[in-house]
Amino acid sequence: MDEKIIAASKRHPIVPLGEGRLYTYGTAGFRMKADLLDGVTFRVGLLAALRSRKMSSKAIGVMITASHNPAADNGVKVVDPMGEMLEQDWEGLATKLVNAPTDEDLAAQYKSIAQQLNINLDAPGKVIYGRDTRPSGHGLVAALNDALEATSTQATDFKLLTTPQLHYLVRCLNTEGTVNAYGAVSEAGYYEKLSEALVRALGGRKASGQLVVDCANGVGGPKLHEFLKYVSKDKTGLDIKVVNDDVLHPEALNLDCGADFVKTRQKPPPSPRPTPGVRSCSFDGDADRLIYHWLDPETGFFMLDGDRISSLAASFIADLIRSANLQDELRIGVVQTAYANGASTAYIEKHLQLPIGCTPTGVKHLHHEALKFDVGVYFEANGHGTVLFSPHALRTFRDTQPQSPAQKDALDVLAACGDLINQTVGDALSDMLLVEVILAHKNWTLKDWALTYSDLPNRLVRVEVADKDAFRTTDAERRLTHPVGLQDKIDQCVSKYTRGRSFARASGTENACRVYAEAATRSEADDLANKVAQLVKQYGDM
Ligand code: NG1
Ligand code: ZN
Repeated sequence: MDEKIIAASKRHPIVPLGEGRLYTYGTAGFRMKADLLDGVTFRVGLLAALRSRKMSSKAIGVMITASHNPAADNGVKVVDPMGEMLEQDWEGLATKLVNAPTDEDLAAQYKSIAQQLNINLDAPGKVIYGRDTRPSGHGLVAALNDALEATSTQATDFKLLTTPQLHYLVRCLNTEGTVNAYGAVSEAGYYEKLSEALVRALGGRKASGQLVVDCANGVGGPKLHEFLKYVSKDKTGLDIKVVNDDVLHPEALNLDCGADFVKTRQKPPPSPRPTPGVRSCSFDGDADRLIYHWLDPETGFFMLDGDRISSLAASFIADLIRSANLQDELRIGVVQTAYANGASTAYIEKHLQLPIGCTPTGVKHLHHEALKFDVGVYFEANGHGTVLFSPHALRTFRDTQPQSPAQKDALDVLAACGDLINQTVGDALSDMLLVEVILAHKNWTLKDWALTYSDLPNRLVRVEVADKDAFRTTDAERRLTHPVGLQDKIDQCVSKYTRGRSFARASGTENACRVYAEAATRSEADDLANKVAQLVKQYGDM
């Protein structure tokens, strides 16, 4: 075993990052310029081989993607048996394994982790993997496969997939043949499950008007085309026009299009030219983020981000739960991060009267918190999120005897939503179908949806600092404990603005700090963001 790992590792050397710098498994796994990733991916293969054996030989997933990042980047992350993100304790092991200085150290680390965690290396191991459309994905898959071969781990290549499809497949594989079977273990199974749930969730209603879907020139494009083969336009009313679906020119990926572009630039993708009044939405490069938007003929561009999808879903499901007379039986809650617009938080708390949790950035934190509810709605403002239904909730939808046609309809739609909404991770395609279902039920345009509340103007600023690790936070990243004294200065600054709120934190994915600010007016929000950014810069360079 040792020799095999060492020999294979020599073909996938790790590129040293330079003095004192380490590769770290962050919120998005390992993510960087693709040319640094060959050795990293090989080593992640070793980690997945260990993880599968630790988890009683269940299948582990590995996804090769850099999501919304530029085409030249790539990334690798590990999916746990129920389709969740890798358990947090293992992130440290991943970091350790990837940074082993030599091939021999690597093989020794592999064995020592197995020993420490009582992992039987002779037990069977199983890993499945997929990749987005980045050309560098081919080579990285080969590196991954070499690690699986060197550790005699059974490997299945699902080739091109969206990130949520891989999460779906992992869960299906590990629940196959049990009472919790999640679906057929194939891409077709995924489309069948969603298209069938879509019809049930619509309950005879139909989507109206065209929906233009910007696929960021990523893997979402071909996958959405594929999905549409499973959907009857007559039955659902779904009239989708797929745009920015060019996967033949790799450099086009996420370039001037996609969910991240729309969210951060607060404008529609310039191409194809947006038609005023047409309902549109954007996926990111691996189709796990979703942002709705349209160009209003009178008022201009408007965007409905993760906070909006979250409040829409929560309000819809809470209404259904009331119609099903289950409000005393099932607890529904919403989970956000500090980046959620203050107006959305107020709307959910005061208008919808639902409990809200706030967690640090990164969907794994939100996911974990959402599991505390029977129905847990979680979204990051950037459009990544989903709705989790507890086994108790799903059973209740199925087993409650309806006392009226209205109650039956509500129960059927709730059960259908449980199948429609990806239970493993945020999924742009599945979330989009949910939004379409809700708009059809409410007979709403995007404008009707937008009128539910008004967002507070906000600004996100990236600040380069000498050492981002000097910025340490508490209270779900809403307050800084370090550098000492900075939080007081921020508080003083914020107090001068109407409905002002601002916070700063070190990015988990980039070598920089981020400052968020919101206030009653555009100019106040910009001004506050700039002032706090200056403070961050000043303390960061001290
Ligand atoms: P960082 O770089 O830690 O702010 C960013 C996003 C997160 C999350 C991760 C993973 C913002 C402000 N931050 O994290 O929401 O999506 O990337 O992709 O959008
Ligand atoms: Zn993504």
